[in-house]
Amino acid sequence: MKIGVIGPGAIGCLFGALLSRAGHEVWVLDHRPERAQLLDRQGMVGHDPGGRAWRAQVRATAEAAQIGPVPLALLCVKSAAVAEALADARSMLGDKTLVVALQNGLGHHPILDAALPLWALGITSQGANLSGPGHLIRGGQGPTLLGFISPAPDWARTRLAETAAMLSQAGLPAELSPDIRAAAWNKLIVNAGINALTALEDCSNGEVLERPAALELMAGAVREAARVARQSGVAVKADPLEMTLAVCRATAANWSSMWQDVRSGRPTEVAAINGEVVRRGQELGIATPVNELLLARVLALRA
Ligand code: KPL
Repeated sequence: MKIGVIGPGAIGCLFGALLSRAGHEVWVLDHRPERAQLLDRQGMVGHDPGGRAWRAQVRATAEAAQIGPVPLALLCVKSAAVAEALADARSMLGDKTLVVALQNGLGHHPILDAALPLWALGITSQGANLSGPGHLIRGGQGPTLLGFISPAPDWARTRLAETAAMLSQAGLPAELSPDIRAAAWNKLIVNAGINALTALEDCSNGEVLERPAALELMAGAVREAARVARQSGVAVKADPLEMTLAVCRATAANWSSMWQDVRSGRPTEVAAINGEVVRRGQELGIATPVNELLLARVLALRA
C-alpha cells in the first residue's frame, strides 16, 4: 500500500521504517525541506535494543503534492503541530484517505474534528527515540490500538482493519479496539503521571521511580486524571497508579517524549495531556491542583 507518514519524529520514523521494510511504499511528509531531502537520500537507520543496525528506504518530501492522495496517512506530529501539519498535508488527503492520528493526549481532538471529515485514533505503546534525523533507537515495545471515536463508514472500517494487519505484519503488533476513547484516556492517565515529571526532573522513565517527591506528584496527577476520566463516563482500568508504575518499569530506559521535546526546544504535549485534565476538571467541577502545577511548571520551562 502507498502510505503517507506525516512528520518524521520518533514514532513517524519507527512506523515508516518498519512499514517500508515490510514492502509498502512509504512517503514521509516533512515541513523542513532540507531534512526531507536528507531522509529521501539516506532513508531511515534503525538501532535495535541489542545494538543491531538496519536501514529502510523511504521517499520524503516537504511538498504533499509530490505524494498525491494516499489510501492511508499516519499523522505522527505532536499534538501542538496537528493543525499546521494537516494544512500542509492537504494534497495527500483524498476523499478515501484514512487518517490515523497517533498523538498523546486528547486536547487536539477538536482540531482533528474541524479539519477532517473522518479520522481514526491510534494509541501506541511503542517507544522510540531519535539520535539524529531518521536515526531511530527502539525502546519499549507494546501494542498499538486502533479505532474510531465517531461512527465510520464501511470502507474506513475495512481500511482500519487492513492497517492493523499491515502494522502487525511489519512488527508493530496492532489490533482494533472496541473502545478507543477509553484506551486514549487510559494512556492519557499514564502520560499525565510520567511525561511532565520526567521533563521536570530531567530523568528517564525508570529513574522517576527512585524519587519519592516525584512519585508523590505522580500519584496525585494520576488520581486526578482518573477521577476526571471516570466522571466523563470512561471505563478507567482498575488501578491507574499501578498501571502507570508498570509502564515506568517496562520503559525504564526510555526518555519520555516530553523529556525529548523539552531537551530539543520543541513545544511539548503538556497542554493536551495535563492541560486536558485541568480543562475537563474545570468543566466537571473537579479540582486538579497537581495537574495544574505540572502544566504551569512545564510551560515555564519554555518561557
Ligand atoms: O508514551 C510515552 C511517552 O513518552 O510519550 C511513555 C509511555 C511515557 C513512554 O515513554
